[in-house]
Amino acid sequence: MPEQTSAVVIIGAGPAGLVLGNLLLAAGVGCTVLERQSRAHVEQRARAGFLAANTVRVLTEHGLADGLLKDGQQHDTCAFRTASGEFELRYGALGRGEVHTVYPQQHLVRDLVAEFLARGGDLRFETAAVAVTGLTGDRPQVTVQAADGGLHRLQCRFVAGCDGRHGIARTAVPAGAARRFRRDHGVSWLALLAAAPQSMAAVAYAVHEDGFAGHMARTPDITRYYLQVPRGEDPADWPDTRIWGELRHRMRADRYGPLNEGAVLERRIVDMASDVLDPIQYGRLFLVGDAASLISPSAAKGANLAVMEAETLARAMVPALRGGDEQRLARYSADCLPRIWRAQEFSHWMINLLHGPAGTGDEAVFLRELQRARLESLQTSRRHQDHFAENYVGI
Ligand code: RFL
Repeated sequence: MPEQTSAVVIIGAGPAGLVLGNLLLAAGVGCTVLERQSRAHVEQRARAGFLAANTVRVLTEHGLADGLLKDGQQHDTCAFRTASGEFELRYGALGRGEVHTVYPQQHLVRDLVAEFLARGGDLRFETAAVAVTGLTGDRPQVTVQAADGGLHRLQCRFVAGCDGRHGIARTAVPAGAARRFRRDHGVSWLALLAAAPQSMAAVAYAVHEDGFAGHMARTPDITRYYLQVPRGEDPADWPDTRIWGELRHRMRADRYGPLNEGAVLERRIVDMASDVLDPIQYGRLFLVGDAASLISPSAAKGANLAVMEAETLARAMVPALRGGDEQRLARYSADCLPRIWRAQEFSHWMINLLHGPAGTGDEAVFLRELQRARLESLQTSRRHQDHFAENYVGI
């Protein structure tokens, strides 16, 4: 099998892999990014949109934020609609006074790809990593399958597993070398993209006895909506008319104003789940982003964690590759996990804020009363609002 070398092999060209690759190149470290999908596919894959202030700071500091600073929209308010009314939180004026920048993930990926190639980077689309070996030795190897089906081997000093929730990198960590913490939150969302401008200036969370509904801006012409649905639901059972009827009902459009409706461009089921590996490194393999920890989209943290971890790893890899100083690399996992768990905690709290169980049994009513008390505290306590704001927009 033909063999090549690269200082760092990065598996995956999502936000994690592309930020890491750009930072390494800027520091003069050679790396190869492998991406099993085509360039068009990754540049059109709609997912996240809400970038935290810290994420924007990191991207700006490294010259990766031109697009989002030009076209991103600043958001500083979210609204909660419940049976007893609506309240808004201007989180930009609470907590640390930070705001979100709304910029679709696929646009960020497009910008990061362009920058990586402009910096002379080696980015191979339609090229999949199929095996990662030799991680406890000096020269790990990644077996690569190119678009034509041909196999070759890449030898390197370090491997960065940035291959997302279903990637192979984390499977290279032997059982017993890391603990895996999984939680299924038992809630599913139908995630929708609608060809329609946003219906209100704020993010809106509707807590409804028939299930949660959410509204989030993306671009001037596209809006993301979420509808809580039973586990195992088939998106094909949700034609546009049913979706808009249910969104109007749960967002209480008759009380708070109509929704801007348009064709539904994408509908997919997202099961709310958490999955954290500890540690997120093994030998010469380092996991970043969704490969390290999966987080439910309830608090919009996944892409933000990916960027922050990529920066931490780049800062650790550069001294290791330049002068052999591996101290920072040794504590990569310990440096990242507190932030991961804090995001998991907030995301878990958001799930409990937004979803109450159905039914009239004691347990269901008890949990719904807790949910109501949580919302009331958020509506009325300035201290609670400051804490919420700090965590909602912080990373
Ligand atoms: P990605 O983006 O999944 O990228 C991994 C890449 O690896 C490639 N790959 C391979 N390449 C080569 N060889 C292999 N063997 C490979 N296996 C996989 C894949 O093709 C892919 O290109 O992971 P990364 O970089 O860690 O980034 C994570 C984020 O994508 C994710 O956390 C967010 O999208 C989560 N998320 C949100 N995060 C936010 O911060 N704010 C949000 O508002 C937000 N909204 C969302 C979301 C995720 C959603 N879904 C679809 C789960 C909304 C939704 C609906």
